Amino acid sequence: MHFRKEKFVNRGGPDGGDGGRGGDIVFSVNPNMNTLFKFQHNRSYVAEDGKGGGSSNKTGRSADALVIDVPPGTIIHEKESDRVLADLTQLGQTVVLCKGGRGGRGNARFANSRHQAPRMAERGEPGQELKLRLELKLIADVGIIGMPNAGKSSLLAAVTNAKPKIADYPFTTLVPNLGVAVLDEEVSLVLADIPGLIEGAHRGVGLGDTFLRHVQRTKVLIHVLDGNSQDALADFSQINTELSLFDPKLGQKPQIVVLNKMDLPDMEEKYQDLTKKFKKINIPLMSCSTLQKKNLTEILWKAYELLKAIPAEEAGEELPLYTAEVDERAFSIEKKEENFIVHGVAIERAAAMTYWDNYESIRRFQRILQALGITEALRGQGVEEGDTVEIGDFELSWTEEFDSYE
Ligand SMILES: Nc1nc2c(ncn2[C@@H]2O[C@H](COP(=O)(O)OP(=O)(O)OP(=O)(O)O)[C@@H](O)[C@H]2O)c(=O)[nH]1
Ligand SMILES: [Mg+2]
Repeated sequence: MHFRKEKFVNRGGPDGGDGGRGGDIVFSVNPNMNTLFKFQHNRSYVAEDGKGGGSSNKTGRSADALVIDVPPGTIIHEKESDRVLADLTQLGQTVVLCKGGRGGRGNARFANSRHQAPRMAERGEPGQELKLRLELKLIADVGIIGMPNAGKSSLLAAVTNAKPKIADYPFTTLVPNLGVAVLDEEVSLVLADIPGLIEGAHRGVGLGDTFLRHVQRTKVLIHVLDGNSQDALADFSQINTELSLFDPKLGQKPQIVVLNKMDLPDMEEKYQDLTKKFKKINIPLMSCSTLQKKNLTEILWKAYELLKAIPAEEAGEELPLYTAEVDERAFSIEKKEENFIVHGVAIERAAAMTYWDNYESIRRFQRILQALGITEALRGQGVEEGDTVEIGDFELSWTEEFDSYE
């Protein structure tokens, strides 16, 4: 609230400017991220307030949006209802999840012909608040699956720019890794190394179902068999059982089955033998050595061939997005012991924007109560002088007194 001060002008007009907007909270896809780890440490995000308005009708500066980077494939759920609010799949995609509040209006804006010197202003509108659950389902054309130690990460490292950890023990890889394989000038594939698939994974054994969800968004699978295994066919069916138990659709994704570590001794014999066994279940078996980089391009081209054969609409998992449609003017009144509690978007916002130590502000709030029909409704429920009425964070004492004015 401010009034013009000029030389020789006794009482200038109102010239208090509006406050600036509060910052929005925006989620943005960052292609360099592939985990949600940072959210384990940082769980609360608050955008900045707008700056206050000034004299001479100066509007306060609006705050910049707070941008939160997430990896591609992040699904944002509202925590309580678990509704999907956003599905961030595209590079560069952004979504505004919380709108900053608009700045409160300065007293200049409340002036009219009847009321030329308003001694009131408005507080800023409260920003939106949300509790969210973030889920990551990586977006990759090709998922690399197989038993621990089969050579999944070695394959990813051999054909892409990715540098996953590789070691001779199961469960080396603790997060799914992504990489891009360039086949030729026109064709490249995004591959995801999906670790942790063992018996019971679908119900959370080992690294379990945290990674199975990533398979849902791949279109083709490369199933790596460990050349060191005693029974690669049994390994193969175990992994597929886990996939199907988690989601029957996963078991039906096209797979390329590859026997890895062909550089080891006696592998040719083993390969011939397994080829026959797989032929009985109608599965062609390919072979490779990631160590010697043998046969890897053939596998990638095969993956590309299968990928092309998938109709576009089948490929992606479509999520129904929820968008809120609330009637802001709607309200409800709850009676709690002696108190009346008023719920409603518009009225709670008006309460938060009122300066309670300012008479004119309070008058204005009362007019809003009246306009929304809340005054009548409260009277209908028997509200009396001195009763407590709760609106948002505020406890107000009911009075009919002001109505005799004006
Ligand atoms: N001889 C030979 N060893 C290989 C080959 N490919 C991978 N290995 C070895 O097998 C071991 C496991 O390889 P990784 O790529 O870490 O296997 P992984 O499937 O990613 O294993 P997890 O991440 O633990 O599930 C490592 O010691 C690799 O060096 C290969 O073609 N030949
Ligand atoms: Mg690995």
